Amino acid sequence: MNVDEAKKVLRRQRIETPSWAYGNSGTRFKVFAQPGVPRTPYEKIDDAAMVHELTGVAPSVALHIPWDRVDDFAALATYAKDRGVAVGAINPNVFQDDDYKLGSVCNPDPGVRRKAVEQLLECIEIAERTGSKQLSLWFADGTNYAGQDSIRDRQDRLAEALRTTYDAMPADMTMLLEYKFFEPAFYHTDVPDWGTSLTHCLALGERAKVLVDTGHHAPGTNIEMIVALLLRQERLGGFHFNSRYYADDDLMVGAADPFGLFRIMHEIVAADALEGDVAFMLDQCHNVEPKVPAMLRSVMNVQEATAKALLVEKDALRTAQREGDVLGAHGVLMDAYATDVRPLLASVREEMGLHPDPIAAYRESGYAERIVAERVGGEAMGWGA
Ligand code: PSV
Ligand code: MN
Repeated sequence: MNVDEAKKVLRRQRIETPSWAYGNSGTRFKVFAQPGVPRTPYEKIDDAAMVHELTGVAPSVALHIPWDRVDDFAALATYAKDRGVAVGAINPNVFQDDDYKLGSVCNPDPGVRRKAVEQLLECIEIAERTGSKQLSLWFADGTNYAGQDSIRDRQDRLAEALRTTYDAMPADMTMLLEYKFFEPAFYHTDVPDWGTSLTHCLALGERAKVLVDTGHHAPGTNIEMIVALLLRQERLGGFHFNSRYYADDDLMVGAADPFGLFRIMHEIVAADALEGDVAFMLDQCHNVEPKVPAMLRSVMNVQEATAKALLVEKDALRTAQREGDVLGAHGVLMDAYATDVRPLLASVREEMGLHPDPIAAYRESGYAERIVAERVGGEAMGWGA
């Protein structure tokens, strides 16, 4: 694609930020509180709106329920709209109640399963009230010891809960089913991989799709292969972007493995899926770095990987591939990856009426100082709160 066409596409790019990334977070060892952190879901929306204001490509924010519970969700959606952003995917949290010690929708106790399904159904209502079109499901379900529960029965329970939920969704809503190979369970996880997720999605219907969280695979997994396969099946629902060195580190996307992110975006661009139904969302925790600039950096990293993927010379690549020119084909890809796209993105931003450097614009805006001064009293929101 030539530079002008690439710039047009980049202007239209959409990346969703997660409400929970603006709150305090940490590891199981310690949560380090930061000053200026939101105390309400409304303040999280303010931060998300700031990220959109400076980048122009982050117009929606995902909610996590009950972390983002408010009395009036329609009012929250209006508040967001007034600040230029929309409510994105609704993520039900069915992993933090004591009842869920042995799982949620796969729990051996039918009463607990019913409670979990009720929470999922409530999130459909919340989605309807906020104008969200995506119900994004992740289950912490699994077991720690061989024989602890029946793997097969748990699959049946999962299928039943998903069916009830899917059937309750309005016709314009999509269900995203996220997988994760381990954690918090260590022996088996009920939705450990894309195959398990896809199997359930295929049984449910067209509006059930797989969500790929880039931190949820064993080290060395070829994630772009999974992306290509799911795109071929028209079942790639979206991403939770983040990066990792070891397990589910939830670091800024593109920080640990920018080349991996480029390879994923190359499959997206090659399949013409950048502007379709795939939801490009971030799922990160900023434990030691300031949160709003971390989100800016993350959005910019996705933009850079996308710009490089758009610059791949498609025809030259195809020709080299067809001719069996191994090094030629690889070279076409690497030429695009090696391009410094920062000037191109700076000019895209200027054309959009934005500061060419969102991080510098943030520094100049005084927003960081303002939220520290204003957000005093009350309780900072955090992971698990
Ligand atoms: C689980 O690790 C996950 O990736 C899910 O998407 C959760 O909703 C999110 O992290 C926040 O805990
Ligand atoms: Mn995730």
